[in-house]
Amino acid sequence: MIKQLFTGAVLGAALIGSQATLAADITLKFGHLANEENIWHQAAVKFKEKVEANSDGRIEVQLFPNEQLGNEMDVINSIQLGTADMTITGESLQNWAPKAAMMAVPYAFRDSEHMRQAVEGEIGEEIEAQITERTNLVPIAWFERGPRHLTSNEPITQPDELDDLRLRVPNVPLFVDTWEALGARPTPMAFSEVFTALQQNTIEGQENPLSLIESASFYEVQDYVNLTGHVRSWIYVVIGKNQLDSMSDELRQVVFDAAEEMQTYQAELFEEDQQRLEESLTERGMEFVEVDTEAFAEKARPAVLEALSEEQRELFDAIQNL
Ligand code: 2Q2
Repeated sequence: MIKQLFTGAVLGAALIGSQATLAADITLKFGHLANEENIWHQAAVKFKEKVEANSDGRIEVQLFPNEQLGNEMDVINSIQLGTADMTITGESLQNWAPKAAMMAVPYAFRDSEHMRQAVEGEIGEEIEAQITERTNLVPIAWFERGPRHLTSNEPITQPDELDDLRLRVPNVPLFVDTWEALGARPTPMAFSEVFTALQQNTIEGQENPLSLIESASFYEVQDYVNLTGHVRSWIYVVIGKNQLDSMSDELRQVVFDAAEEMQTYQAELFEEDQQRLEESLTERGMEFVEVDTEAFAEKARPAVLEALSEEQRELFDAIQNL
């Protein structure tokens, strides 16, 4: 230990003034779409602290909130190319790995516990394996998300009232099919473009969990949160497989351990956050609207089943039977 400190000091002194001063061996660039106050970011900060402390600074984690590294699809591509290393992503992965659609099937999960059983059991394993096989990304933690609700500038309580509403959805084919069947006009769009599109009235609504509605200040351009709760989902923190494979066993373990702590920390924050969000958005001027969720579910269900491929349908049935 003393010898190491001494070597470090000599090396440090020798390198003063040069950029290489005690640089980390590995830098992990971690980009995501939420803002700094969002619990995803707070969890990412925890990961950074743990990794840097437990690797004695050999791994540095650089965080890029607010799509600073690019939108979700761009960051996935960058990780595959090796110019970024980590992100937070979910059902958009169905564009590569069809099983990832199960992470956010409309009306699939009864409650949080039902979802947890799926994620932490064989179903989760199957989804993760296909994600890694098809995208070369490795899920290292999962976060529960709040239910997705529809925001708009008119209250909407019945599918009939959607009346061709121009609605932004993420790059998720299953969401496009579902909202078309419900009677809206869905358009896939990157998250970072949604605020301006709402402001300019290119789109009239969007759907997301309350945390991202707050994170992206949608309350400034949307008046109503229609409590559709149409999707319960989880999301993964992923890292590039090549990046992980290039690490020593010891450093890889540091990453896995920190990911576990991040996951536990996020779960704690999540509970508190869910309590806080409705009040916060109300204070910021949004009105919460009770909707006929049964009517939405009934109209969506045939479209969802129709959209599922055979491989997806098998997993969907397995989820329903949990
Ligand atoms: O609406 C969004 O863009 C976000 O909630 C997420 O990015 C979305 O759930 C998926 O793209 C996640 O893969």
